[in-house]
Amino acid sequence: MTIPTDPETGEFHRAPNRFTDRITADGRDGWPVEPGRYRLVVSRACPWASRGLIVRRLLGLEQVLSVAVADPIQDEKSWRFTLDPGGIDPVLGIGYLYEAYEKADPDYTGGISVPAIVDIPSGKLVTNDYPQITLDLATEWTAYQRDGAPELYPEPLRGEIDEINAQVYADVNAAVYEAGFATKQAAYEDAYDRLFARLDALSERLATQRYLVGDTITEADIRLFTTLVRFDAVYHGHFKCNRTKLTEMPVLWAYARDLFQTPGFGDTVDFDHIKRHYYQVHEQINPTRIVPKGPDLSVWATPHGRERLGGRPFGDGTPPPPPPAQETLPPQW
Ligand SMILES: N[C@@H](CCC(=O)N[C@@H](CS)C(=O)NCC(=O)O)C(=O)O
Repeated sequence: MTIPTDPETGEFHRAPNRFTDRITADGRDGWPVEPGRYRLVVSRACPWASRGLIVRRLLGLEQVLSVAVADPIQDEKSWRFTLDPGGIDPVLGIGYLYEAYEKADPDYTGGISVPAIVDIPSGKLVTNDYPQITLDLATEWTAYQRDGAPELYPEPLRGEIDEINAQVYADVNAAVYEAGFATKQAAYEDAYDRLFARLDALSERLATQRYLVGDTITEADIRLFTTLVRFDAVYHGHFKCNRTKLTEMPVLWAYARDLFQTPGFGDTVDFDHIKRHYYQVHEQINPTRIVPKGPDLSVWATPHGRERLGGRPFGDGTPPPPPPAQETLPPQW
């Protein structure tokens, strides 16, 4: 995989999203919400795609929006369905995600990224616009959410959630990649400094409140969680984000364990996919492709003590039941 960096500054810049149609209740982009019509394509390694997996679980959308899990190791043609029998996704009937991109736009030459939502009848990619995908699952798919589904993007809190999300995106979600992929010292140090300054500020905020915004789990927590859960396994070493491990930041570590142990979060996390993807795909920064054995993951199950802060994880709702059998992951440690 080639990592696009600016030759002058050594900075890594994330490519903009390309397919931005939305699946909505009123179908204004031509894609109405419809049970069984769409397939969410993810890699369990990918933090952006994992947001979708968590939201889908919390909202109980498993039966209406099926999921395809790509092999964590892309080849030169990108994401592929080599985990499925015969290397073919059983619902879409394709071996590579690029085939759905090609059906949507035969002239497309950009990156092939997850998460992606594909229209099953036509085989066309509908969207790879990851920030909008989870917001639409929360606000447009309400007719098909389970009884007791939480409100992940409550109207009165949207301004505050958007503000936190912007900070977390720039200085946490994207900054770890900018540190890891930088090819100049200054670019790396800038990303590193922004990352740890923001993590310190978030620690302060979360010292007295259980969740980032309001007193319930929201989209903001999901976006922070997907980076934190990868921190010690990947970002600390592979991306050189090594001022402190997550386990050495007491507030964030307790916060991350609290979420991990909440149904819908930890049960989506596949540390094997996470580690193999990062260490084996980014050959520029890990030419031997050796995957570290550590760290000890069993610490994720230890008590977090955050209940004392109060909070109502699901608001007026309830936790989701366990995942469907075919989506249940093997023990992680
Ligand atoms: N689609 C987004 C974010 C999603 C993303 O970066 N996904 C990664 C996996 S973690 C991916 O699919 N990368 C392959 C590529 O973009 O070509 C973007 O363009 O920045």
